[in-house]
Amino acid sequence: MWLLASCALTSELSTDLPPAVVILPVPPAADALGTVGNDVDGDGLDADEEALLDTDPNDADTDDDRLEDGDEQPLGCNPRVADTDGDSYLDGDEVATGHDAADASDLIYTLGWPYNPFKDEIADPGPGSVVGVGEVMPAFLGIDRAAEAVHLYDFAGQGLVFVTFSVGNCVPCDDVAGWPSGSGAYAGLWPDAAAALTSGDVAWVDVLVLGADLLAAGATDAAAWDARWPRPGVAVLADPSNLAGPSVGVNGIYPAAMLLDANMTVIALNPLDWTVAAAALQATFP
Ligand SMILES: [Ca+2]
Ligand SMILES: [Ca+2]
Ligand SMILES: [Ca+2]
Ligand SMILES: [Ca+2]
Repeated sequence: MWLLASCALTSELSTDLPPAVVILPVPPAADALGTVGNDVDGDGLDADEEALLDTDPNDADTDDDRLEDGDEQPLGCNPRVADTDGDSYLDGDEVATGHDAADASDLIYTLGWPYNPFKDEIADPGPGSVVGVGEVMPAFLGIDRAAEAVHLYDFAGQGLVFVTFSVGNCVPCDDVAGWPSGSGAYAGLWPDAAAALTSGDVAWVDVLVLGADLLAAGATDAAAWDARWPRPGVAVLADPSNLAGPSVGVNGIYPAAMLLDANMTVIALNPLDWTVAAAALQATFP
C-alpha cells in the first residue's frame, strides 16, 4: 500500500517552488499477534502465528476439519482438533451448517445422526423414482422423533446402510424391528447381519411410512415406534409425504427393506420379501 502525501516545503528552502509531492510506503498493518506477512498457505495466519499455534504453515487446514486454520480461533475452535467440542461433528461441518463448533450442546442433528458434507455429490434420481439393484436410492427428508428433518444421504459415505420400511400397526413390521435383538418371527436368522446392525457397523434407517393409526407418520409416530423398539443408533424417520416407500416399489406392502452401499446404490432390495435385503446383508458378513 502506498500513501500519497503532500508536504508543503517551508519558505526556508524557497518560496518559488511548488509544494513537493512525496510517495511514502505504508507497511502492512500488524495483525493480532504483532507479526506480518508470509502466509504461504493462504489461511490467514503468517508463519510466526502458525509456529505459535503449532499448525502447518503449508496446510490451510491442519486438522482436516474443513475449517481453515485462520478461521478456527475466531470461532472458538482449536486449529489442531477436528472436533473441538467433542460432539462428533467436525468443526467445519458445524460452521457450514450454522452450528456452534465450540458448544457441545449445539449439534447438526439433535439426536446425533451422522452428517455427510459430500451428499450433494450423489446423483439423486429424484423423488418418486422406483429403483432397482445397481441404481441410486432417491434422497428424502424424514422426520425424526425430535421433529427434525433428516437427510437420507447423511448416512452415506461411511459404510453399508440398511433401510427398512414399516407401518406402525403391522405385526411383520414388528418382527423386522425386533429381529436384531432376538424377538419376533425372524429371531436367530441372519445372525451376523443382526450383529452388524446392533453393533453399529451398518447404519440402520427405519422409515415409518404410516403411524399406528394408518395416517401419515410424523415425529410423534417416530417417537412411539422408537419407544416400542428401542434400538440404539437406529434412525426412525417418519415419511409423512410417502416419498421413500414408492422408491422400493412396495407402496402399500410392508415391511420392506433395501441394502445400500456407501454411495446409496442399491445392493439388494425386496419388492415383496424383505428377507432378500437381510440375506444380502448377511452375505456381506461371512
Ligand atoms: Ca498460513
Ligand atoms: Ca481446520
Ligand atoms: Ca463438534
Ligand atoms: Ca457443536
